[in-house]
Amino acid sequence: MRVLLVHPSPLMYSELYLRLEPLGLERVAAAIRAAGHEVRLLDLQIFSHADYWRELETFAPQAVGFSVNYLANVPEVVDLAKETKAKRREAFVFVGGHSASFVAAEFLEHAEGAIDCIVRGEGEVIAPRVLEAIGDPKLDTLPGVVTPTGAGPSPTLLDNLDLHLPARDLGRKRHKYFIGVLDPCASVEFTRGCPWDCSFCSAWTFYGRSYRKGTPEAAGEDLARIREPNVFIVDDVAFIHAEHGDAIASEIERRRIRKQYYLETRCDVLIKNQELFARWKRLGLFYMFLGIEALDEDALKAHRKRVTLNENLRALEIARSLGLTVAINIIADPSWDEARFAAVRDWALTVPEVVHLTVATPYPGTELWLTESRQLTSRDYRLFDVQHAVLPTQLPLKRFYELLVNTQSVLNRKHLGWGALKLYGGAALRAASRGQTNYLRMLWKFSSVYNTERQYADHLKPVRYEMRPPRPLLGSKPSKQELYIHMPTPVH
Ligand code: B12
Ligand code: SF4
Repeated sequence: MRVLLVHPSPLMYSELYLRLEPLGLERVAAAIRAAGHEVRLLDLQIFSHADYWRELETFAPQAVGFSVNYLANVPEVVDLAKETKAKRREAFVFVGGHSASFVAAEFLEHAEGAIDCIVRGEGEVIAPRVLEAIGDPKLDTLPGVVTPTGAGPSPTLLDNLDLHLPARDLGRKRHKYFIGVLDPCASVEFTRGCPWDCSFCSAWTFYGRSYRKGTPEAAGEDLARIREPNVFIVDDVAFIHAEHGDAIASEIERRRIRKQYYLETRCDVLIKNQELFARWKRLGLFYMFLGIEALDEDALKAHRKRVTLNENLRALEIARSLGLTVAINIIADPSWDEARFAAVRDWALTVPEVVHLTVATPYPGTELWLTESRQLTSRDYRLFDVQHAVLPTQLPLKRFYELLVNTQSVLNRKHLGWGALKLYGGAALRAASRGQTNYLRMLWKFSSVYNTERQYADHLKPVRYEMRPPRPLLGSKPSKQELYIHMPTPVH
């Protein structure tokens, strides 16, 4: 069967700071290809809708699969599915991915028959079975599958992460993938899931709070296949278990692989595994993202981060002493006033790290979605991208965006524009001499992507697809069925 797999367009964040390969879709592609199908992959972060329609005509796929990891992409994919069915009625349309899993039933409703099924949870095992079951009324009895007529049992976890290494060869224009000065950049996955349970995050609810590791040999094998000199490690929290990180490091040394790496981790993990991170620094670790989230203990508790402010500050010192480029994130609450923005800006200007602000957003899949007591001001999927405020702002909305954008812009002076060239000009020019200009081009783009008018105007757009409101909990605790995609398995 001819199968076309599609990743939707970029959101604000990826219009500017980075653009990365759709790793999940590449893994699903590998599994589908191993089952004997002819697979193509189109990434709309790089290609246009016109390219998609052309591909639909020339490749004439019998099945089209969309990946929806981001809620903000739901309307785009609903519209693409509707038009796909209008143009090729015989094509089977299916959708998978992180966010699609949490809003499966309403997604199907919006599509009004244009989507044949949503595949909840991990796609590697189930996607080939879905293709096999096209036309069979038993399709909706498969684990994780939801159709307009029914839903199968909860999805099952892949028990061996080493299987289905990403089909990177299906990517086109791979030179477009980058993160900051790591240009071009590929992605890898060493582990999957997260054992913590922060209230604003859906990584743990998706994977049933499980944490699985691929073998160091498979990690080495996958890295050895990568042509790009830079690698983004997509793990939610990198190197939770030091021995696993050490074993991968040994494998890299044994294979004499030399790359530069970006990873994301927690402050307490960095503190606990300092030696390991120092070893990775020697291996090429260049850029690290630390989820700081808040500058006061109360907010850290509300996010259920399970770290203290002191630990966060200590981790920053450790990262500095290792000589790493560090980015951190602070969650801006819609209740912030002028003084709060000023305090965060003043603090951020005293630290050398790259500081990003995201807006506190309760989205389906997070515990916050079920427990937040404030009323949503919008249920437009497109605004659920942690760059827009969907809860009532204490300041007038426009003023909130003004402060958000201005604060971010002041903080960005360190690492965008001329400030960045001072730091990374050499590397940027070397990349440009090889034809890689993603980084150079992003340096002066900030105000065309992030600006008060644009963000405010996004609220005024007519809403065609509205998210279902959360069910009021009325004091009860969310049930497992409400919280999780993959059900947690009891620990023996
Ligand atoms: C790496 C990553 C990124 C990368 C981009 C990766 C990419 N090109 O897609 C970067 C850093 C750019 C990024 C940015 C953002 N991210 Co992000 N990201 C992740 C992260 C940590 C891992 C994703 C990953 O690669 N996993 C590994 C692969 C193998 O898994 P996967 O993609 O989920 O795919 C599997 C299944 O979902 C399924 N599947 C996927 N697609 C399909 C398709 C079909 C047809 C089928 C059958 C199955 C299927 O099968 C796959 C294999 O099992 C997730 C957290 C997480 N654990 O999922 C957050 C996450 C997806 N990101 C999130 C957010 C909020 C963002 C931003 C909006 C944040 C921001 N600061 O602005 C931006 C927006 C980016 C954009 N689209 O433009 C949220 C999503 C929230 C939501 N519900 O919308 C998540 C869940 C993190 C969180 N803490 O809650 N992100
Ligand atoms: S924010 Fe990080 S540590 Fe917290 S649950 Fe999500 S992935 Fe885990």
